[in-house]
Amino acid sequence: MEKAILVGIKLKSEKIPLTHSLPELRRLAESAGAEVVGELTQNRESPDQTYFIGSGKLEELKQLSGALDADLLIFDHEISASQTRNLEEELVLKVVDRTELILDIFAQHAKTREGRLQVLLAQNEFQMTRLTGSRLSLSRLGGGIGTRGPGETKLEMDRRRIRKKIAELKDELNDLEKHRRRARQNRKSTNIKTAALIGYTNSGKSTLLNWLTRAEVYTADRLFATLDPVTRRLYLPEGKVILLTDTVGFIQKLPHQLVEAFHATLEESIEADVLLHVVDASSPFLEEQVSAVYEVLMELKIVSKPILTVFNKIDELEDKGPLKSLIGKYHPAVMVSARDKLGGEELFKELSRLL
Ligand SMILES: Nc1nc2c(ncn2[C@@H]2O[C@H](COP(=O)(O)OP(=O)(O)OP(=O)(O)O)[C@@H](O)[C@H]2O)c(=O)[nH]1
Ligand SMILES: [Mg+2]
Repeated sequence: MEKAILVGIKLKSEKIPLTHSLPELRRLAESAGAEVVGELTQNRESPDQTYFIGSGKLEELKQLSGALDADLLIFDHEISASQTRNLEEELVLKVVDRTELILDIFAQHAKTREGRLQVLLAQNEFQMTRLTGSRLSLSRLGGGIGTRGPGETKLEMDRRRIRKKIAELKDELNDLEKHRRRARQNRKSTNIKTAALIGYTNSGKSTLLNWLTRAEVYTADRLFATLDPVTRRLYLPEGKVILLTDTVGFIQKLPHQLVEAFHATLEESIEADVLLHVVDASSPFLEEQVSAVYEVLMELKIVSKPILTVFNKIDELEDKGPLKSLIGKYHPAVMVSARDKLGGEELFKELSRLL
């Protein structure tokens, strides 16, 4: 197991506190299969050009990683290609950022062909931004001696190779998307209504699908357990049948390469008649997670769809008082425990009403 040190830098301009983003980074690291052996935090005005962190912190990091025998540094921030390279050279360690970490989890969890292609696409798009990064630092030197020759040529070659790969992946994905679209049209022509489960990762979407439809999809206490969409029939109490889709979860600072690459998958939600927004009511960061979900919905341009907010994991709450006031704010909203199968009646009632 790789031993990782987390590095959290809070820049002055940022809203999200380290007390939220760092524990989440830890969960991400663990979901990727790493063991977190240390943490280092700093408040900064703005990032350092060369290392992102300052020279004092760099020294501290060098000692810490030696003492803890770490293999990997994980930055909570997106850091540039040249900063990554400089840090790796200085610390003799692999350095990744939050985006790369999330891409790695996706790569590990993608099961279907479409899922794997989408991840590959996102990884190649990411790679491409990295190449542009090193190009920029070269051109900043003003061209001339040291910027021509094999280095530059190799860069051009790499760029061409990746661009070709991206085009191939997009072609393949397009074919699969056509298939998906046809399946969706068939469903539409039968007049069966559809609902999609959306929400922050680990909020309990798959557990809810299993409860409501007796599906047996994989659920786990890890981030991004689900990547590939699954659709099941849901029988409403009055005998009506609808289709319910479970899909990939969202997270704060979701890499936009992923949103783009997973467009076909996310289209299942975009095209649904109703969204069930599953919220982990036991999370101390409930409101932050809700806003992160709304940000992604905005990016996907699907905010105008009817949304039923489903506050899940109420079995974890000792006091439901604070939640009751949120129910008013997010109306229509219901409270359930997918694990203990509580709150189903109210959920079905609100869902039928929205449909
Ligand atoms: N206490 C409690 N735990 C729950 C409840 N629902 C789900 N969980 C747990 O929360 C964890 C995540 O559940 P999942 O259903 O995998 O969550 P998800 O939203 O599908 O997560 P991703 O697919 O990873 O985005 C699992 O460990 C579940 O057992 C609930 O009502 N109460
Ligand atoms: Mg899931």
